[in-house]
Amino acid sequence: MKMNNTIAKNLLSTLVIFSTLVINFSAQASEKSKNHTSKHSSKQKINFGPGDHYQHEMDINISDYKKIDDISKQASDLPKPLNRNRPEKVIINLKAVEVISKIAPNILYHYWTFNNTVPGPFLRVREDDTVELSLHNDKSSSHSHVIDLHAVTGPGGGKAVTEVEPGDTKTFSFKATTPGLYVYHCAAGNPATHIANGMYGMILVEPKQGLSKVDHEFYIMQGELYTKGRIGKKGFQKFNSRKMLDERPEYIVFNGRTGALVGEGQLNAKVGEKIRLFIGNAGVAKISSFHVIGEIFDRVFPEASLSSPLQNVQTTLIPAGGATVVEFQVDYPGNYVLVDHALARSDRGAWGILNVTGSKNDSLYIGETEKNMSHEKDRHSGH
Ligand SMILES: [Cu+2]
Repeated sequence: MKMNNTIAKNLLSTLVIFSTLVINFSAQASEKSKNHTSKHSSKQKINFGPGDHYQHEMDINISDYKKIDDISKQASDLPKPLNRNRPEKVIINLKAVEVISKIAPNILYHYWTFNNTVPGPFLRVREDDTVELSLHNDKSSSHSHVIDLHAVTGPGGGKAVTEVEPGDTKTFSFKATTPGLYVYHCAAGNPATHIANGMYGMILVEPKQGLSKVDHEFYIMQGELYTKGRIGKKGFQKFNSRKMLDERPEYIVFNGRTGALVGEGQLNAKVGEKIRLFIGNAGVAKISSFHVIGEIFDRVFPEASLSSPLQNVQTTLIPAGGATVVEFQVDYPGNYVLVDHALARSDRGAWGILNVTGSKNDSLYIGETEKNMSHEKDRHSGH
């Protein structure tokens, strides 16, 4: 009995300490939220990260933002190889813009972007280049934004010197010392929120000797969307911070939205051509198990380290905030499906098509497709 009393007393004092902590944290949180606009109705719950620890909820008027018909970055929209043998000063201008666009037909979302697309522009520089990067934040933005490039050595990868309020511009310089394919992203406020809403892209620092020659290069990034409504729910969908904290995305997509790399957005090549995919994973939670159905990667540069590739790989991991480079030759015509091989994620949007045209090679692959078989049937039945 005496023992129980002691336990009860200890428990009580722990509770008192804990509630004091809660009050202190809440006070800090509401202090911080003053930096944001009145558009927020943030519930001041607690988390323990170094960034803003508000649970981001925001009531927005969608008519305040620019409408973008297609948020997705085309996979073929990236600069050509640099082809130069000495370092230069490279000027890059990026713009943080918040827009309204579609996750899927009739499903609208308040995307935060670099240059109006998800992912943002593919940046391409050479080892030892000096990069002067300016970040402008559109005056219609509801938040300040920054840029953190994983190719940068220095505080915050640029974040520490690029925080821009709506309407402002900031410029910083860095030396691209180390070749590789790197993710860049916004890291303002609560960084995970800015990434989940679409503020990410990639920068390639080409090695001095360049990369091997291929016929096509493509730019793909996996990302997650945490909407209030469940998958498929129509109408405007608010961001849901609770689902992000729980790592339960409603959508997992390639290049910003469902279906971005299908139909008009599909990747195209011809039999015999060599393909290079630059693939990044914005996360913010899931590791991607990247695979192309019906292909074997001839070379994989694991985690986008460009020094020593693996050969003959089926599926490769892309960490959140990481990238990979895969190369393969296409040898047979048809559709090849790009997936995260955690395959239920394709139902959430994580798939695309590589369409290959050209002649068949019977020694490589032969069989009867359903189509062939129905032809056969037609023949036999005299049609
Ligand atoms: Cu941002």
